[in-house]
Amino acid sequence: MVGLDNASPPVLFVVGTAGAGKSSLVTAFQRWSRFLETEVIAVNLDPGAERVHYDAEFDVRELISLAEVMDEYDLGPNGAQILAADLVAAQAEDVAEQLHAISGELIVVDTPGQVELFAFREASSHLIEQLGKEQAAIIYLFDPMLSRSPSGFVSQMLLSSIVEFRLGLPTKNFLSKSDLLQPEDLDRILEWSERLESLEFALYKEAGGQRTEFAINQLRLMQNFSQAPGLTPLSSELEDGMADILTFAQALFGGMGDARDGFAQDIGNERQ
Ligand SMILES: Nc1nc2c(ncn2[C@@H]2O[C@H](COP(=O)(O)OP(=O)(O)O)[C@@H](O)[C@H]2O)c(=O)[nH]1
Ligand SMILES: [Mg+2]
Repeated sequence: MVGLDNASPPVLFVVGTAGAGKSSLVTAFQRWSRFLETEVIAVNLDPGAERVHYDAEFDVRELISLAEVMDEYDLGPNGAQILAADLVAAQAEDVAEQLHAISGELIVVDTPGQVELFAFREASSHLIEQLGKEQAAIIYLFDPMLSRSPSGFVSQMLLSSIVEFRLGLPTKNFLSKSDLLQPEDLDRILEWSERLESLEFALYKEAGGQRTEFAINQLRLMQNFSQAPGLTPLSSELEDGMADILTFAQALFGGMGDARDGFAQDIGNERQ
């Protein structure tokens, strides 16, 4: 069901550290959505992707190929990734125009392997501005193995909020690849995300007083500003948590199929 007006669909950027499961999530979410009335359009903004398993309506590799950048500028893969991101930035208007032309109800965007290539280079701010901030949000993926230690978990909370701050978009945190975690580890991580005191206690044991105080104070401050607190488990492997992504999008942008609920509408109203 395509919107009645010509407004372009809202955009969810999938962001996270290298290997967090971004590309897999775009694949799983698109596959899952085929059974709904919501049409999910996938876009690839990672010039370094070797292979993607989703149907990309737009693929940045059509504009810029990492192999060509390495060749042409005599760069290794890391330097080429950075230059490629800047080359995409130079074409942000073009990319935004192509995304604007896409019809559908929701666009999910796969972003470059390393989080800093999306969060800290000019390319993304540029692109987000072109697309319109009101139309975009971030799905931030926590790496499950890193999340098992209190300091790894806290570091990702901080990184996620830095990305949220930097890009200025509503952000929701998801625990990626939750199928890889032992049930007791999963429970503990979710408990940390719900009760700051339990995280503080665990972190104190691991990192001592000074580091804990620093981190917990930061987190407390951040929580006051977070629009979508908490951490939701996901598994692309098992297609778990896909509905939670859709609910988050509906809460922000409304519409999209029939699953809209009261909570979604409340949040939507707050943003107006
Ligand atoms: N068990 C499991 N493995 C996953 C899941 N999602 C991704 N992976 C694996 O994690 C690795 C990195 O995933 P990828 O999507 O390429 O990460 P990206 O760098 O963030 O795009 C791949 O080997 C995936 O098969 C998941 O939900 N469960
Ligand atoms: Mg990827």
